[in-house]
Amino acid sequence: MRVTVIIPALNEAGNIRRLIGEVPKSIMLPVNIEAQISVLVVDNGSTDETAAKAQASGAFVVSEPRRGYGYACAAGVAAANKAEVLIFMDGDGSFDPAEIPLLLAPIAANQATLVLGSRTGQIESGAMPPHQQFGNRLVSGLMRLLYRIPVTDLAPYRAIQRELLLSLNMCEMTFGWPTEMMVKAARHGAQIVEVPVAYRKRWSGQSKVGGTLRGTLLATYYILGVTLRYGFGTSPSVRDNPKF
Ligand SMILES: Nc1nc2c(ncn2[C@@H]2O[C@H](COP(=O)(O)OP(=O)(O)OP(=O)(O)O)[C@@H](O)[C@H]2O)c(=O)[nH]1
Ligand SMILES: [Mg+2]
Repeated sequence: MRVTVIIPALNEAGNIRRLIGEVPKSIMLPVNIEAQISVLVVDNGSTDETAAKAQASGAFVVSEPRRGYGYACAAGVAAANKAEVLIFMDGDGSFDPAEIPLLLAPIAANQATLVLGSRTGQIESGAMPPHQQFGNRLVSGLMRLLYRIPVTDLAPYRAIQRELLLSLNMCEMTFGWPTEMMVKAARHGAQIVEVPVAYRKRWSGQSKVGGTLRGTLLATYYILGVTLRYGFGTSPSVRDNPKF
């Protein structure tokens, strides 16, 4: 199984080297399938050494100057055209690459095409502020209700079959991207499985979402908007916001 770990990164120079170093190059999954893993860092207009450090650590690096988590992820999907399975992982060290096998096992066993890493494992104290916990609970509750999917978290750390992702015609190019993937996969009838993952505080550098008021408000607006809009069946067009 060819797997690419896509890391969208905006000014993560203090974390990227260590994080890439922790990603295993190949692993044996329980069903005797070998996963060969490569790392692709999408540099989202960083003003620090993120790209150079990622390259020096052996990752493939692409640049997406349009600012936005969704733009960065979408550029990664386009570039990872040899992969069968894509894993998305934040670039700040908050997710543990040692848990990659947990995300891949259900896909290898043909039990899932989208595996969501729910932050219900070992949570480092202070890693998830109360407002983020509340928002996650609220939106995943809405998703259970509107889409009938068994989810408990928005799960930025996740694995998906590339073919499924391409068929979803992703439109949200900022904070709404991960939510759009979940609700469209649900509508598509994809097999969605959740596994518990750990969550740590970012190793260093500045928060872009949960740790800032602006990031939190914007994320809430987009995430709730996507959950409700797709839930009530309105058809989307490409949504971006040049400021983010
Ligand atoms: N929000 C945002 N994140 C981006 C962008 N481009 C890349 N990223 C990456 O998306 C990941 C998540 O952002 P974080 O700043 O860690 O958000 P968070 O986890 O809510 O905040 P922390 O509590 O500081 O970890 C990181 O790897 C960022 O570097 C972008 O344009 N906007
Ligand atoms: Mg983070």
